[in-house]
Amino acid sequence: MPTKEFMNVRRFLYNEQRLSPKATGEFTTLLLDIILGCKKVCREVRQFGLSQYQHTTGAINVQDEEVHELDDLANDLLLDLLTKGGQTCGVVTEENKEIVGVPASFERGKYVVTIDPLDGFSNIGVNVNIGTIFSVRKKISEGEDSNLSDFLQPGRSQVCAGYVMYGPAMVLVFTIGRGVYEFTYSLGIDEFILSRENIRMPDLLPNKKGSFSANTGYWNLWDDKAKAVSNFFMEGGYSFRHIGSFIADFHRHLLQGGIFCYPANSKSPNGKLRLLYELAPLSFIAEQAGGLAIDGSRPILDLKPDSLHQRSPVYIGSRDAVIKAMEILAAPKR
Ligand code: AHM
Ligand code: MG
Repeated sequence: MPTKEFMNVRRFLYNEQRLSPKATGEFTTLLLDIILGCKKVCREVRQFGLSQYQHTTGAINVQDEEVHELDDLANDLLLDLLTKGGQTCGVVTEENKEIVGVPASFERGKYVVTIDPLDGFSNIGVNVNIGTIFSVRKKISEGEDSNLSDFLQPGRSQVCAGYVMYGPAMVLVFTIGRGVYEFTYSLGIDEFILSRENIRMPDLLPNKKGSFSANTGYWNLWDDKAKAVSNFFMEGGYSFRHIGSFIADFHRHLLQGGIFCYPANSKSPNGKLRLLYELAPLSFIAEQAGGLAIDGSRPILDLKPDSLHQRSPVYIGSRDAVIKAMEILAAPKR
């Protein structure tokens, strides 16, 4: 068994594969494809200031947002690997309105994948951490191709969820339902090496304080309950830390403890973040690390999506901090 320093992600996945006697290696191949795709995306992100992909494409995506060339490129790079690698039968991404199927001449596999190719993209112009979020489920429908039912399974059906963050270091964080692991990219040897194992999200209340993050610019659009949650943490001595990239804010809370909130507001009655490719994956990681994620009253992982791009409010982070938020939200109006 190699020491932690020499545990690259490939070796780690092969070891995990051996723990499941029925494993065929398809899942390992899929995850390695996702990682390869993220490395390709990272190469483009790292040279953004010099890149030819600096502009908007002129198109408007399903989110009603202008499509940027780099977002589009990241989406294409990942879709190419995921729909032609033989392990999936459909992919849902933040950028495509419908399920992206496997082209006719390619093999179909038993997994469906959701991705947010570049989460926090609006931060790229100021060189702040962004990243790719992914989530894997098993197909439940009949036939070779996937359909809506495969994607509209609750978050608890995920077999894997993770993200790659393009920050000062490129880090890969994922869970396959047996704890949360972080791998850091080593440029010299072109490998992701295990840097943290069995990550536990620190508990905070009552003595230890962590960080609180939310876009308080929406204050005037929040209801009184959302304001009360925010007041509790800000007045309670939590550090206010908001990056504005979900995965970057989440990563801080995963390692140091804290809570990220994106409540509903009067202009976005369901909040902003999407269940399938943002909230379910990070909620799976949070729970696997001992944390929690709720929509205000219910665990995000229990929600059954009605549509591919469904949004939900979210409170995610250290378990006790999220439970405190839930209590404040449930308290009768005074
Ligand atoms: P994106 O996937 O289009 O980048 O949108 C998601 C991002 C999150 O990373 C971040 O938490 C949130 O949008 C910020 O939104 P807002 O500017 O409304 O605070
Ligand atoms: Mg996103």
